[in-house]
Amino acid sequence: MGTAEHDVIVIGAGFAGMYALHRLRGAGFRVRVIEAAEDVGGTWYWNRYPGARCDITSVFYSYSFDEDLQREWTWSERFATQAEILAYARHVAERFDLRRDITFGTRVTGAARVGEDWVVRTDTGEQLRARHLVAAVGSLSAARVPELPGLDSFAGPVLLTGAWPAEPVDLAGQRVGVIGTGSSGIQAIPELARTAAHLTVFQRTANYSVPAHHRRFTAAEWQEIQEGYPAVRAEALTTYAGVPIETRPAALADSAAERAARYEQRWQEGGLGFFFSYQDLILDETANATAAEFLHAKIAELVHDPATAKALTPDSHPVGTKRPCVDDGYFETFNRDNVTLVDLREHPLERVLPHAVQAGGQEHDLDVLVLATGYDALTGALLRLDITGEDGLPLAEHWAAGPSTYLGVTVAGFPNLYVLAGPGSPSVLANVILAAEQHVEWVSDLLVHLREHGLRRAEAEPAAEREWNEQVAIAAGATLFPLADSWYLGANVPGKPRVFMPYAGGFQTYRELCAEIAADGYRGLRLS
Ligand code: N01
Repeated sequence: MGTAEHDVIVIGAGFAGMYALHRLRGAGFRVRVIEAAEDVGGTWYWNRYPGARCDITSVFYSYSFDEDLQREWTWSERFATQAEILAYARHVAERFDLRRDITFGTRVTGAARVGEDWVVRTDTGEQLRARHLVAAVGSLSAARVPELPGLDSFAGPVLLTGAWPAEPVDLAGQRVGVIGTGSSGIQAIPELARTAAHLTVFQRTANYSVPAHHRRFTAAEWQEIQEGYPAVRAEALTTYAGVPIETRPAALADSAAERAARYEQRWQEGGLGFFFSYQDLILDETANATAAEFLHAKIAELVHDPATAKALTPDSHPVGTKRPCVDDGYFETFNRDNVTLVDLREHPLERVLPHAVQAGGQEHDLDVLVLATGYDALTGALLRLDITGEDGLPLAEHWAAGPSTYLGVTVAGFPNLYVLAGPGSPSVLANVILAAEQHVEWVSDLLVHLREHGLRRAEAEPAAEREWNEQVAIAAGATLFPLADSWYLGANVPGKPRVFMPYAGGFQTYRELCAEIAADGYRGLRLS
């Protein structure tokens, strides 16, 4: 078992980890990145399921830190495919010569505070030692397989959207079942329906989704984008979610006709912009109900069979309180002869059999089962690292009642540990690439500050952490988010504490606060 000396160990080579390596190495630190996958890309390495794309516009969902990188890369479509985003990640790895400092195919199995260092163990038996530890493990990376009775007995392939096989899967002529109708399921279902002999969709909760209206950028459009890039990037930093989008303050300030026109326009434009039609959609139930009414009518229009339309119409949560979805003909897919919807609320899932899924007493024959069942979000991947802080305190114990952080980045009792774009930060409520960039830069500046002042250690003060947790709760409490049983609250994982995990106060507010705290000598951190 060897030991190695590094200034910083970064766990994960997705977009956050890659930039952490580039930035910290550029600042003169010796950095080693440990990555479980065989390549860079994180989420976009694993999520190869049919139809996988990002539902944030490619032009925004990409690094902003390097003008040349931005200029030389051309996005072909408005919503980039998984393959294109992965190609971009690989391009970045080449361009900045990242791979030489990344250990691939190696999973971190433990990290413990030993003396003044972090000692990291891996599944290859290696032990690495570093002064600082950066967890860039992603918020939606611990894919969750639900405990379905009989799942092990299923005779055919069981495919997870969040860990889709690298080899192409031929589903032609197969009877395919999909469990789960979140973003992944809603993206995969239209694609699967086009190739499978029959597709059975098992839906527990109907979800809100708007069309993507996929299209390629024209040459003229791309030129315009390139010319406007600097301004658009600057604007993105001033927004709630890190995506420039025009929004109006209050739905009810418009007349019913104006609202209908606005919703229709946003529907026709496609993408998540619909949910930013009015700022108060996520703040006010009456405002929210106007968007719900519009979306319900759209489902009734798109889905021919009224009973199927009704089952597909969300009625359990306000619009946007579960992560809204963006689709490519999702609702229309249920008009196909080869697609069946099973409403699990009416017909509960009873068991998986070798060649079927039984729900409500009926067996649905299947050759392949796809699980689009989501993630142990925000905390799952972090806790799986088995991190032990000072005095042997396990992170799982410190977080037994839910994640507890200062600014989402640091944790009391875990000096020199930095979490990127995780719980307690805007994270999944923002354009996560920009959110990761902001964290990387903040952490990198902090490490430079420590070095310049001859300091070795940064740790959240417990009082500052408590206050920040309160701020996170207050920000969530001002919204409608807590009304849904969502993964934002851990509601999808049995036994997980019900705590709204991301910071809902907005990316701009958060950025400004982080900058102000840094300028104030990292108030709330004990530096020594
Ligand atoms: O996961 P989800 P996801 N029996 O948790 C159901 C991002 N993302 O992978 O709602 C039956 O949203 C579950 O039902 P319910 C995006 O942020 C982005 O789809 O818990 N059903 C739900 O329908 C997204 O929000 C993109 O009642 C079960 C589904 O499985 C996040 O990742 C693409 C079940 C899980 O939905 C997660 O999305 C993909 C059970 N035992 C993902 N357990 C884009 O950028 C779970 N379900 C486009």
